[in-house]
Amino acid sequence: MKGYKITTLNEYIIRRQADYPYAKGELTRLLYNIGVAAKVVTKKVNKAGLVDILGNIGNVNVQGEDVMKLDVFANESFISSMKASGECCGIASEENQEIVTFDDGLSRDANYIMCVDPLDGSSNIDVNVSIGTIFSIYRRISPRGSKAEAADFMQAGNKQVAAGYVIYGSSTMLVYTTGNGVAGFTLDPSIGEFCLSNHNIKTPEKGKIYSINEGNYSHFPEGIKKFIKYCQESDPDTKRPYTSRYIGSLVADFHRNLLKGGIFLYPPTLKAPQGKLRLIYECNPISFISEQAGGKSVTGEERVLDIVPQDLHQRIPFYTGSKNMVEKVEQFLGES
Ligand code: P6P
Repeated sequence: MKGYKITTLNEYIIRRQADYPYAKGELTRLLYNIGVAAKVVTKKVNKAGLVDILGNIGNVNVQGEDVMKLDVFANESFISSMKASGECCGIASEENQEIVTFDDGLSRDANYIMCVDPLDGSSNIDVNVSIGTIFSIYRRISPRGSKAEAADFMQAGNKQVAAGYVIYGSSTMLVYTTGNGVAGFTLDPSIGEFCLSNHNIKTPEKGKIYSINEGNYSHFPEGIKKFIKYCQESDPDTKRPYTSRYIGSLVADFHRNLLKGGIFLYPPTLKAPQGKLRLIYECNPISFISEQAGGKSVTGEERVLDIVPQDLHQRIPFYTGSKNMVEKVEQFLGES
């Protein structure tokens, strides 16, 4: 009887390691530990409503344990799994104002750093909407054997070695790229393994879904207002009007558009004049994946992956997804 043939995340990473003759298993171990942390977070996310970890820090739960907010838990999980890998010398996290450096000998000699949003969209947890972890991996530029330095985290997105996200939804999926295409893995809880479910994700060039918080319409740049109207006009040739879909959770909105085609837009708004989304641990990893899947990612002025960060938590306007839709946004912004 034929066995259930699966390709686990670990088998896939090792098999693809052959793509990198210089790879000595370091990135493999790093990606493996990201998978472990994702499983740990999945367990907590799936029980969030039950073990009162939705509360704020400082409460004590029925077991007398300090209540830890889910995003703090996720942050601790990814930081400790990266430290345990021995392949990461430091982390920039959405949850930490400054970089976190690992001072033990093994980590100081490590070759990689990670930028991570450990639980993006965490305000959606209480209403059971999908949330996600977003991560970027870079080779350090500071000398091995020393502590990670701020400059290690100020590299342009085009220097990423790997990037990915975990979406905690109806199932938990891990989607990542190392620059040779995009692969998706679905967690099979019955065996505790991420199993290959999307071998080579390509996003449709002609998308028909637009994702934007139209509540900010009155403050959008003119070009964005024109694009929204363009999406809503009837035109059978270009299959318009397009469909509006907005979950309010970046990973969930991006993942749907990646698979079905579409564009995610977060323009400058009154509350966020530079845009809301953060460059180094949201826009760069998502852009690496988007481009690897045949999509495009821009700020309206430039390609996201070419930006040299000025600040750890820098925000940018963000337009990413199907190439034809992103180029239409650029056209309208250029005209305005
Ligand atoms: P708004 C979640 O808070 C988040 O950072 C992203 O996941 C999401 O795309 C965006 O903010 C939603 O922002 O202003 O539309 O609620």
